[in-house]
Amino acid sequence: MRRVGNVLRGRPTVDADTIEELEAALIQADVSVPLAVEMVEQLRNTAEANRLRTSDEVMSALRDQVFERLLPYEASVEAAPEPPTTILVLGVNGVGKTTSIAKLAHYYKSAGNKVLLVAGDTFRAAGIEQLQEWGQRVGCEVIAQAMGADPAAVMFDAVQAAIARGADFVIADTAGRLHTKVNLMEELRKVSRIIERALGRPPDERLLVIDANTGQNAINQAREFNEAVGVTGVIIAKLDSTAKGGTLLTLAHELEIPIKFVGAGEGLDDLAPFSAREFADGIV
Ligand SMILES: Nc1nc2c(ncn2[C@@H]2O[C@H](COP(=O)(O)OP(=O)(O)OP(=O)(O)O)[C@@H](O)[C@H]2O)c(=O)[nH]1
Ligand SMILES: [Mg+2]
Repeated sequence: MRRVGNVLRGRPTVDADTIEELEAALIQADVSVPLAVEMVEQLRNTAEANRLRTSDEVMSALRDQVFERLLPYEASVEAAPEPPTTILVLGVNGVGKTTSIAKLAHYYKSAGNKVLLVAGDTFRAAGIEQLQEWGQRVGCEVIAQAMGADPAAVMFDAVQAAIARGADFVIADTAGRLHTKVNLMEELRKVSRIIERALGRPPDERLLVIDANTGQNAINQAREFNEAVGVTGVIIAKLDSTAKGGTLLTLAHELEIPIKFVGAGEGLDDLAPFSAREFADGIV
């Protein structure tokens, strides 16, 4: 949403035209049209009520608004009452699932937890190897089977191994899948059921990875994955590679799904719990 800030920059005072331009900039940054209209309306009201004139004042009002809209959806992954906390990571192809899992593993391991990874993407040999390489770099065990194995069977074994080894966190990869493919979404439900059978409860977190570059389609993805397994939170990946990021506001606004982590880079340290304050401040 950096370009939204650019609309105001370099203008000493703000008039009605500027506010119109802000609306266009919000839409360009992937904020949905109805939400952009609502945001600008609110901004106009705040500006009038408080006699805001300078672009700094309007910018700060916009920042406050973004913060207030996102704050209710700022959340993190809490440890389950009984270990292992089990995290199933989902999403369409190439959004950044496997990389996010490596970063999550590093994040929890650095906090002193024993983390176990599960190579649940059995669709591609490279998918399994990729997770194994990350496991080595992070320094945590990866439970894997051969390519083509039933992902549900891999998950079942992994949860049992995690219980036996006293792991604190189990983070499971899944194959990228189009949210419109009914049989693949059914497979996810099966994976979730199998984890429930092994663990006595469904996976504690079903985290959906959304590529920050995805526009309105992110809403459809979130709807379908939510319907299949009940998404408990979102990881926004690749926020470093876009000047947009308004998807995040639309997701929170339309689906009321918590945003748990933000990924901004390909390195292990490039993941942080979502902060509404930081995101809002980043607009300028
Ligand atoms: N710049 C940037 N690149 C990222 C980020 N996260 C992932 N990537 C890159 O995005 C590409 C895809 O990442 P993966 O983690 O393999 O994505 P995936 O969802 O597991 O992909 P599939 O398993 O094929 O569905 C890789 O080149 C990653 O390095 C991020 O936060 N920022
Ligand atoms: Mg992957």
